[in-house]
Amino acid sequence: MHNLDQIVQAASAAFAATDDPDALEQVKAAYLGKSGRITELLKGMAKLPPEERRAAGAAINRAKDAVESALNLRREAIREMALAARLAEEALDVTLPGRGPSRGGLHPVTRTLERIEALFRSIGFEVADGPEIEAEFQNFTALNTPEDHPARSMHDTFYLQDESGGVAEGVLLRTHTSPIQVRYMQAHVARHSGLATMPEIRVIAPGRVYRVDSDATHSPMFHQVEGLWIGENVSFADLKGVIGDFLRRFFESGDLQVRFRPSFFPFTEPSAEIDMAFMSGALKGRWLEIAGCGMVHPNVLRHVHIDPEKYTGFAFGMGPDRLTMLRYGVNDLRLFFDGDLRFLRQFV
Ligand code: 2NM
Repeated sequence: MHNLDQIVQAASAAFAATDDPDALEQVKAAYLGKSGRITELLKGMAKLPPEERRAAGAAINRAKDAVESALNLRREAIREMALAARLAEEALDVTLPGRGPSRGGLHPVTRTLERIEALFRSIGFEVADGPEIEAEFQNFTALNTPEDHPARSMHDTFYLQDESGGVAEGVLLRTHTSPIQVRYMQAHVARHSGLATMPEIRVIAPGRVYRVDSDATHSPMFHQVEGLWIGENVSFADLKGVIGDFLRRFFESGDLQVRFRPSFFPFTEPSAEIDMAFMSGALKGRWLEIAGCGMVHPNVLRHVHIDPEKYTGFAFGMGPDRLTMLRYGVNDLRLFFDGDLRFLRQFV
């Protein structure tokens, strides 16, 4: 009996000392296998005198049951340990927020352009588009720019290369969005060629433009919005009304003064610079150059086959980059085009 208790104790201790299933099966074999200690005891019963066999068999079977139940307990414990280890290893923090789709936003200059477009649409203007690679005729000649005008020089204008690396004849990056309006006028005239009276043209032309120029206040690529209104009695007074109303609506301020200073552009006569000043706020009383404008030059109308004796019109051009700087209080133009998200995110 004493011997059986020791065997059960030893088996339990050996089970407890293992922590993986294979080792546990090895230990099991040492007690319950073909030549395990319990198995050997059962085999040994044959040699016992018949009167001792019954009691010995019962005792050995109790010991065998005890070893088996110790084995099963240890098996279960090892399975639970393995499960716990695996759960710890594969743990997911289901409370972490998901990555989700990141949210994009419009560039501040795009927001300004959309705002300008919406304001002009509301007073009956169309929004026109055109190529950034332009022909010299639409960009300069039709706009009454003399052949020897410095704006046409390679110092000021980006010309395209031909296949052999030379300057492509008459092809350039547009230096303003006026060529959009030249193309618009050409198409408008063609569409209404049979009519005694041509319908009015009211159009704005927003877009990127390019000039050889780069410093804190000039980027080689910048934006322009030009406007054009042509009809039978369109006057400088109409120009002043449209521009004044636009600026007050754009800056959401009735507290704003506008003045026109004489100037010169080849494509308008007379021409003027438009200045603006806030009557209150941080910029109070400071005059800011905001746009150029004028009555469309008769030569421009002739180039697109509009009769300057019958029709007149005004045009203007402004810089939405500068308007964006003013509206949001930004002091360096280059910030808009560096693509630094720490800056751009502030406008979303
Ligand atoms: C400006 C200033 C003055 C202008 C002229 C034209 C066109 F195509 F009708 F001739 N479009 N825009 C114009 C006039 C642009 O920008 C400072």
